[in-house]
Amino acid sequence: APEVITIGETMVIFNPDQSLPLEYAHSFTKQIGGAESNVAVGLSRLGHKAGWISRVGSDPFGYYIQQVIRGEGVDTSLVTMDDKAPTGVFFKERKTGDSVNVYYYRAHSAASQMTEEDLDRDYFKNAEYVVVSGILPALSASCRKTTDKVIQIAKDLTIPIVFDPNVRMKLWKDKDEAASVLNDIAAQSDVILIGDAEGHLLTGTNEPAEIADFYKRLAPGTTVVVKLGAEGAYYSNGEESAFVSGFPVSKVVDPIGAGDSFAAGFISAQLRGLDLYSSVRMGNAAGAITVQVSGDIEGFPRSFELEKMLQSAEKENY
Ligand code: KDG
Repeated sequence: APEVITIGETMVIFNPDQSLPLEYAHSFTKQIGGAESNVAVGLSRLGHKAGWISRVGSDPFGYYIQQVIRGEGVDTSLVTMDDKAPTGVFFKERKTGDSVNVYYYRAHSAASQMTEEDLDRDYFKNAEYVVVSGILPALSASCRKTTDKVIQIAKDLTIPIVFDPNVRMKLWKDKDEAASVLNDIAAQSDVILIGDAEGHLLTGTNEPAEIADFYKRLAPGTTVVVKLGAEGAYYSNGEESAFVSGFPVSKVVDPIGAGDSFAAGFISAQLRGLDLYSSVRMGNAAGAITVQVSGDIEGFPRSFELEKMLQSAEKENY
């Protein structure tokens, strides 16, 4: 049985081989991406048993996604194939080199048809963490209910919930709808991993400490980690708070997936019993390694790579 369980939609990515407006891009690398399966893959690479719950279409992309995720060692026994709805896909667009746009083709996808029936309470019995992301409740009304059910199962079984709001404004009606649904989930979570820009969007405040205070008022006892990109991260749990600086990276190739890799590094450290500071540092290290490789999951570190990063940082004193 998995130590960590995630649930969400994974899509096939078409990543253009050229930095051009998408209408002129003519060849693509096929990859997979989905915030929740990304976290599961990250954890699996770090030696943990992770499970991912989802629906894919009964089509070649559905087979492809399962092959990749299973190949990474993630348990997919609760992934089903829907023969009425397709697997979602999305295209990346890189016009200038570093900024990435995404175009989704995911409305009415197989994953968006998920219901509470896709869950099996017994599957959660031995889990140490349940990872909930804010993408799932944005997909459809039934996915929103499914998110609530996952939270309820975790609460019943006293499994801590790690929540990443993963704000994707293309999936929400407006900012208010996103904030109301996502802050409600945050209020029920034990650990909140949030980017500074989305923290600003959801709380109306700017400073990492203010974002953390907003969530601690909403859910006392919660650990809040505000991710600050290359700068590192800030954390606060009511008892202690600190800024943990990021690791220098020579070249950022693809920032997408870094937040998921951070989550995997952080959760892995927590599973190993490390303290909060070291866990955030592990998240930073995983994120820094990931951004140097193209693709969501391709650059996720294995344990020895993380160790190497941490050791060389110690030698150079940061
Ligand atoms: O975190 C990376 C994901 O955002 C990306 O792979 C696509 O899951 C995705 C989404 O719904 O945007």
